[in-house]
Amino acid sequence: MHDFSKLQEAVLAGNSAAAVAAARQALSEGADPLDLVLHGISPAMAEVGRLFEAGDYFVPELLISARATKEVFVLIRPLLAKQGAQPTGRVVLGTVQGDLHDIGKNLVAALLEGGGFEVIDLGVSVSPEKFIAAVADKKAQIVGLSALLTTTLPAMKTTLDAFRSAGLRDRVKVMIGGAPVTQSFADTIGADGYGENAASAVQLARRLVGV
Ligand code: B1M
Repeated sequence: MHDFSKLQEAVLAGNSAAAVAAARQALSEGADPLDLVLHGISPAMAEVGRLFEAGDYFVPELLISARATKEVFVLIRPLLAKQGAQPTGRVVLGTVQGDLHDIGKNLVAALLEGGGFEVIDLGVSVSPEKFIAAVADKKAQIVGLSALLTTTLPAMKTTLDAFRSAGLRDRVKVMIGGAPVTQSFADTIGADGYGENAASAVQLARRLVGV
């Protein structure tokens, strides 16, 4: 396994240039782009979250660390996409209405692309109408909803209900995830599956499309 400590330090320091340089170096030394996400960026962002909760990091630190991961994703997304052999399916993904958290969702998007899925990422605070329009327009097999706030969990149900009202619920699988989400919540609102983390989201998506 490659040593991703330089990349992790750069993400923790919120140093975008150093993070991109460390990622480039790791790739030139033969590191797998997927490992870079799973064992470089992911644990670094988990540590950023821990430091925030411990009161050692504040919002500005969070934002510059998030920016550093985004810069690295610009570099590795095309590489991850190339790794996926045949397109496995099409996923419309977004953070639900009222919720601006996107770091976890971006990890899920990157790994889905690495798993061969085409991802239409609608961004953050996505309304039910926007999810519905994208699924209908792109003929996606899966819609993925992310939420990080307990206050935006109800928006997942609202979105699912909107799919039902639009007569589209049977035509799309719904997977949900995010820190406050649980399997039992997924069962309660009638989602097709819950991904605990980005890697399990990919396994779930593969199962949902029958791979
Ligand atoms: Co926010 N925030 N935040 N925040 N923030 C949390 C979530 C919080 C737990 C912090 C705390 O108070 N302890 C808390 C929520 C409390 C609650 O609801 N019970 C909170 C709060 C309160 C808020 C604000 C309300 C603060 C305020 O303004 N007063 C505000 C809300 C803004 C809004 O959304 N409307 C806010 C704002 C922000 C920032 C903008 C500063 C920033 C977000 C930056 C960004 O995303 N671009 C931020 C951050 C960074 C956090 C913490 C520190 C870290 C979240 C994160 O990125 N984790 C978070 C505390 C924490 O989690 N320790 C916190 C790393 C990421 C890799 O993990 O997102 O869980 P995660 O994703 C995982 C899995 O959950 C899963 O896979 C990912 C990878 O393994 N997953 C899926 C995620 N989506 C999935 C979808 C799937 C499947 C799996 O299928 C579709």
